[in-house]
Amino acid sequence: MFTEARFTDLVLPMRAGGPLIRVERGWVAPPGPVALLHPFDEQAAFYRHGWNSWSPSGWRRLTDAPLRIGGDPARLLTADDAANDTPASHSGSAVGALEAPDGRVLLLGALGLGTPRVAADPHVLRGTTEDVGDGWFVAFGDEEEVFDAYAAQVADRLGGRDRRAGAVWSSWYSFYEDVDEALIARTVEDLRGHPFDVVQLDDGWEVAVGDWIANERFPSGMTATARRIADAGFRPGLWLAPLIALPHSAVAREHPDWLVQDDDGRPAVTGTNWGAGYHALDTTRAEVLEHLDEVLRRAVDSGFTYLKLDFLNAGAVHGHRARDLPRERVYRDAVQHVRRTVGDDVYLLGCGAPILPSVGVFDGVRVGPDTAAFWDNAERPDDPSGSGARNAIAASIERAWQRPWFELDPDAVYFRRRRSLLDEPQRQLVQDAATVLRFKQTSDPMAWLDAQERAALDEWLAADETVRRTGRGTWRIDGRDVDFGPAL
Ligand code: 9PG
Repeated sequence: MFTEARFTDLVLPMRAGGPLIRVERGWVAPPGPVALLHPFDEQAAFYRHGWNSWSPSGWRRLTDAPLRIGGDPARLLTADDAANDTPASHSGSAVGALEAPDGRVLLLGALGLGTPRVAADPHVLRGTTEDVGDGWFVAFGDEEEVFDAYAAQVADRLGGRDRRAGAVWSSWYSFYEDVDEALIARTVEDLRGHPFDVVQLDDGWEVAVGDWIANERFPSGMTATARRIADAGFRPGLWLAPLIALPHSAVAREHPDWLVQDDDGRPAVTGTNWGAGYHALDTTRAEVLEHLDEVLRRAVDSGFTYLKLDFLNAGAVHGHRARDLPRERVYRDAVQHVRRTVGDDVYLLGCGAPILPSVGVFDGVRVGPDTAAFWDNAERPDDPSGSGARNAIAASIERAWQRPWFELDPDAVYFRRRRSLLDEPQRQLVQDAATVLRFKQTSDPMAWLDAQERAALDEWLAADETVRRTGRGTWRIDGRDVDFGPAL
């Protein structure tokens, strides 16, 4: 039907699935495609939101090239919703917004699943869904207020969680896959007495991606490593990518029927990493859910109560499954199943996770691509999901408004000057992003820090700063103005 979205001094002709309902600070439209005729021109900036943790989010003028992952299609498949990529137009996942000439913002945001997309051109702001959606929220006004109002509408429907992880040490951004039992034991000993809450072992402990049992570098088993972490006074954390499997893993070789299929009926390549294409488990199959139970129970029974579940986008990837259900529904059912399996007390950090369908299930979600001890990924200039401090800050800061949904993990901070190419202003900006998002994490082993760096790290972990947003990309931390502009 044709209707109007009425705001104090703006009336927008609108097409919607039915009449609009007035809610706090905006309107709700029922499920179905929506289109708003807007009066702003092509100079207007569009807020594009990325589908999963690693996908780019941010503001671009409609006259600029769309914010997306260009270049390598394998990168697009891994780090965004490749099935809905629009190289020639501005579009994103779940929510989009346009900036009026006076700085106010018109926001259109989906209120649930259905793989919703929001696209903009110089005349129309449009919302569509791949499957039946859950309706839309429309608001016009102060940027912070409309984003907050949208976040509140979604949290009302999907739930928000309010567990805090506290300060996290993770093995990834120092040792990468080069971890073993003795190295972790030494590193944990060195962390004793420093104000960390969680020590999380990342990728490198497993036999294969898909086979979640300790490899030969952890001969005493994962229970022993969890105990070492706990004995040193920290909560044991573990990385797993339970929804994917590399082709050489036992699970992929023994159960090819458990994998999401491509159009030719072969196991689909649903992303690329570790130098290979990986497959996605079909969680519409009861056997796969049983397998997931076993994997997660084993992790929890070993003593890990903080789980970083990675490459979760595979759970909602486009492809053929035993049951033909909407893919974001499939994903949400799977992660809700995981939540029931591990119980309420385990902290679940989602990574590579489709953002909207994760609300109400995860305690924390990574909200940007991987950071690195360098600023830019100069070798892939058209890939805003490429690893590097700049891309990680940009995507994360542009999602700061999602705090009512879960804790926002902007990725690790570096205190080390050794083995880092970040200059001091860059290093400080990484730290400030983590302060603003209130998720403090590092991978620096104490052995890599000098006395001054250790003291600075301890002080930061213990601090409880007063943080206030002062504008787009600008914040005040304990009275100090911080401008994330250089990263955006
Ligand atoms: C372990 C790592 C770390 C890291 C995760 C994830 O888009 N990509 O191709 C892509 C690949 C790997 C990746 C992120 C994105 O890293 O984010 O923190 O846990 O896995 O292998």
